[in-house]
Amino acid sequence: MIWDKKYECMPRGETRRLQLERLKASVALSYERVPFYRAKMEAAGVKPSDIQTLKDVTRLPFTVKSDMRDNYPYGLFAVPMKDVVRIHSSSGTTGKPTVVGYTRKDLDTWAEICARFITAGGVTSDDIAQVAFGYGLFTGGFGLHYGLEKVGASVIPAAAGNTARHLMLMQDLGSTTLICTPSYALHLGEAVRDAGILDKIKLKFGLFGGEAWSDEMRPQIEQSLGISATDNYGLSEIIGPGVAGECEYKNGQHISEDHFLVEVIDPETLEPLDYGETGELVITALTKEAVPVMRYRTRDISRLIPEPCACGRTNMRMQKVTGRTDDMIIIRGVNIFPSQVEAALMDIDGTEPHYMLVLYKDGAMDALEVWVEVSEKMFSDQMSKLHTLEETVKNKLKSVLGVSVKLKLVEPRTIARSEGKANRIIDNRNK
Ligand code: DLL
Repeated sequence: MIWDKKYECMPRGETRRLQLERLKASVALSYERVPFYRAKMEAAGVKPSDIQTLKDVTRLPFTVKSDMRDNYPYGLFAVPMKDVVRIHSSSGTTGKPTVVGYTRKDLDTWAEICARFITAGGVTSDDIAQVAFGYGLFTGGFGLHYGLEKVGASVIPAAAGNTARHLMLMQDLGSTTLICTPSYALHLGEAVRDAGILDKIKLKFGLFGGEAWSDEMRPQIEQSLGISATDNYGLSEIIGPGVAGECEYKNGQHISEDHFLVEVIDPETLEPLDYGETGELVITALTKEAVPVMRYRTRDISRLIPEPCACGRTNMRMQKVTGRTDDMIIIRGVNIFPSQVEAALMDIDGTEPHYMLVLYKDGAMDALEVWVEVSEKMFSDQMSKLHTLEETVKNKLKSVLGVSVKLKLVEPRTIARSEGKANRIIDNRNK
């Protein structure tokens, strides 16, 4: 099913025309109402009237996370507080968070675009949806909640954490849809297996987002919970979840292009890249009222897929985000992303999909040790099998990463499970 045929299946030319019209309006709004944007545009020698084609977006200055922090809390707001009806903030781990606000219209837009990917993931008003995202400053809980209500699903706002209660609710209330991060879905899958209740739950769909997960992880989660799992993407600086989401073909996430103009740039040269080329996503919000955002550098790595999708939606897709430029690890000159390690580990028999990347110093050089959990069965087998497993994992990592890394096989259930966004890197380089 398609939630909003008018905007999701619009002829490309019309989408582009609508984007240009909205881009002009949004740039003018930022220039008039937000002194920070006006100053940045003046410094770059560009005026709102210079935006005559969609390509002209590249004349605009970038916005980065520190701009948001420097203008903490309300410096980038374009409306008076009486028009702001909700405030959220990003899940920043260092320094002040970034604060974002929403007008009533922004909230309507947000629920609409969430309804799109929720529908694309198979969920309808017949479904009972258990939300296991945090409800609070994080945009996950509220974003999905209102989108699900819009679709007409019966929403259970169970919130993050308390796995035993999630299992109980799932069984007793007959939840058909699970909403959380992919790493928590993995954990719930394990908990369902431990409790032996796969035949007692009625889950059909999983809508997962908020962090990167490899394509190789998908079947693991799907099988452990008996569901069809789709990926959805967003970030609080732009709106929250709803920027893009997968359809039933699970091959790229359809972008809500009537609300967002997405570019891909080379993160080093900052030059725009062509469709199909992999780089950093840069997003301009086209309709945001409370906090318009111009060319936000997301740090997320992906590429645009302009080819039409068999589902009938005409909105361009972006490839599953493989990681963030700031998560990149460089070992002896080779760039490594956690997602590559994840993909390499997924199909090896005898290991569990739980891993940790530990960075340390080897002399002056950065070095990496990968911890991988051994499955219970393998662990109880003879030592010789463990040695063979160790060799298999080491060779696989070397062939996928292009560099040898240290490996430590660890006992079952020793790597911390996540209830929200997983942290899979331990940085011991300064120890
Ligand atoms: O994580 C918004 C969200 C909530 C999206 C729930 C989807 C579902 P932030 O806390 O601001 O917002 O974090 C945004 O999370 O820049 C990405 O690095 C990462 N991220 C979000 N969704 C995905 C995804 C929410 N599907 C940051 N795949 C983004 C990969 C994702 N990374």
